[in-house]
Amino acid sequence: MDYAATGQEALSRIAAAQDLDTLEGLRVEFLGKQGSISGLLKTLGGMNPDERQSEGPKIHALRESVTEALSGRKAGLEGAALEARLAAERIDLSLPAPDMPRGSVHPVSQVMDEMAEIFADMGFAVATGPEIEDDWHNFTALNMPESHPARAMHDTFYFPDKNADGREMLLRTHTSPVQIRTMLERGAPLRVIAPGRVYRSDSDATHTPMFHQIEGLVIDKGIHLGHLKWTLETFLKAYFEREDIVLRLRPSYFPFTEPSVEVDVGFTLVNGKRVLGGQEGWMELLGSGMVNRKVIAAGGLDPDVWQGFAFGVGVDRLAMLKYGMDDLRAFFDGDVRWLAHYGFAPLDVPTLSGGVGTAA
Ligand code: 2NL
Repeated sequence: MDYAATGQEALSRIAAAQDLDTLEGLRVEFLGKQGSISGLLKTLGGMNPDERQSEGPKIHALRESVTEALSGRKAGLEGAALEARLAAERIDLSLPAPDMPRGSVHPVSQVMDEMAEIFADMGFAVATGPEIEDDWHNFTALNMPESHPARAMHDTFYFPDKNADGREMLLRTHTSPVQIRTMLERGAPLRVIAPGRVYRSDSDATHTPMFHQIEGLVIDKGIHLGHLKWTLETFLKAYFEREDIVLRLRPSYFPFTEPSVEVDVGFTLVNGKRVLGGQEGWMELLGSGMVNRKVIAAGGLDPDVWQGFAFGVGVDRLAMLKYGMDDLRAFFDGDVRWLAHYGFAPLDVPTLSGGVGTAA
């Protein structure tokens, strides 16, 4: 019998196989247990010695050539696959490094993180709350009843519709309502700061309709003005990274504190520019005071048992003072050149131990 045609067909199909799976299929088809060439080998057992003498070598030669063709083709396909991978995964080390991420942390975010870090070291937790408030949490609870003149002073953005409880809705004018909510939810003693956006219908060179505020609130037994002054002094020294920060407290008025104190910080003139520290002159920095008894009661606490102090400070102004920006409006323009200049590296996490406010 002539096996040339069988061999030719097998060899050409092996040569045409384009991948390793197809090739393995062919190996099983020809040489597997049920394979066609294995079948031919089995016929040897049924032949007489003469037939076997003549057919045996031809069948073995057929198996040999198919086996060889399979392993040759296999090596070829594996080599091609490796070449393709090497070409695809090649790294050209002479190319410039990929771009660094371009985003940066806005100075306002950076300053709020720095402040949270400093106050955390003094045992303050961060509290947050809604920017859309009702007039009770924003005003009434803070000793500003309806018709109180201070309400008009706040230039409030009101919503046209009242909420389900019939309360007037507004954009919060300060973060104080967050502290009212915190008192009602967590009770006393309490040490929290409330950072966030606040809104007032006011717009000129030094006012934007949205700005950032951080308020602080401490409620405990036997709290007095000395605690307030120490806390603010410790905070400002850490924030401005100077030991020579001097505070001056002046009597003032806020409906939610009694007594109320305006806090000035001393500055020194260096080449005609104001630098915080020393006491050549004074600039107004923040407002504060002992929490009004009515406000403690509105927070669900007994003012004969619990006392507290509170303060409020503009974050945008603190950022300008520390990092030397002079135009508040640029904060909210979103100009990428300004952000590239004043922004902070995304992974520059502010810590006290590492020194706060290491500019990017
Ligand atoms: C400022 C100063 C201030 C407060 C905010 C406050 C909050 C509660 C109770 C009492 Cl819950 N007070 N906050 C106190 C004093 C001053 O802000 O210049 N605001 C425009």
